[in-house]
Amino acid sequence: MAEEESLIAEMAKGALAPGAVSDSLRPRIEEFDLWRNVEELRDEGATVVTDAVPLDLLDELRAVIHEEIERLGSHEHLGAGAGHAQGVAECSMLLGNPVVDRVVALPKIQAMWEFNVGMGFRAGTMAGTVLQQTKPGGEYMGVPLHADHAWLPQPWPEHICVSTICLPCEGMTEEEGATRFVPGSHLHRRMPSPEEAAEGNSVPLVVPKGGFAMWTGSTWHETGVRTVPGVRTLLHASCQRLYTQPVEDYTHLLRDEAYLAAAPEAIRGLVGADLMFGTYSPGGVVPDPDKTMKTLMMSQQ
Ligand SMILES: O=C(O)CCC(=O)C(=O)O
Ligand SMILES: [Fe+2]
Repeated sequence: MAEEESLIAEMAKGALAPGAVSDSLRPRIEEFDLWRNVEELRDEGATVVTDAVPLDLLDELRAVIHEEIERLGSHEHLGAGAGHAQGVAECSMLLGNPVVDRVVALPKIQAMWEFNVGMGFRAGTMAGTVLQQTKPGGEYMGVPLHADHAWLPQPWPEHICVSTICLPCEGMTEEEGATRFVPGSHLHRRMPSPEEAAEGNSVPLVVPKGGFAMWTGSTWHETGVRTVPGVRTLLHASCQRLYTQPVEDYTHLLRDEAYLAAAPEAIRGLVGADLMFGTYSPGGVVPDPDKTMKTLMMSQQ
């Protein structure tokens, strides 16, 4: 009993307010110079982080996305309704690919995810897309104005539960189809109405090569229109607060001991290797009390 009381007291002490930076995260926000990004995410609902990904790794990522789409043949089934977006070639469930793993384990990305969706966050969706140029008069390609908290009941919680990054392999300007967002829209904590979606208040998230755009699950955003030749190759990576149900199921990676032993440390976190979920057995026995304790403490941070 005394033990349970002290655990409850510890959790009460650890409880972090929405948008606050924990003591354990603060040194990394300092080290990677991310205070401006933290403030933009909190105040505007989106931000662009620069100098996060080595350029040669971006070239490898670009090749992975194009090869995977080619292998799946998904570029031949555009607009069939199965993909991420109308008219956009997509590949999904990319965690486990060594190049993607190296990208999502990068320290600036990890620190910003921890700020946005808390300690113990897990991989939600890891997808690649290729957006083509829209010719004059052509149909809209991509996802119209929406928010990524879509499957959570509204009003959405103040603690953000889904955090998406869009990482363009060549950077993205407005003309190249940069993702657009509505500043301050995350404060509504609900989907936009059709009237609000028609208002056209979005601004582009211009990303230099090596950077990424990030927004909160409540932020209204949409695919931009590419008006110039070439394609926009993008990694869309969403992470989720630890108690929410991840969209993509990575249990196969969690059970693959050889994979986990060789993967970057951050990948263990993304598949929930340190969380209590799935560790209970019939009869109320918790095989791993350490994981339970760790999960409870992380859930507050
Ligand atoms: O295609 C884009 O620019 C945005 C896609 C999107 O809505 C997302 O990844 O959550
Ligand atoms: Fe989205």
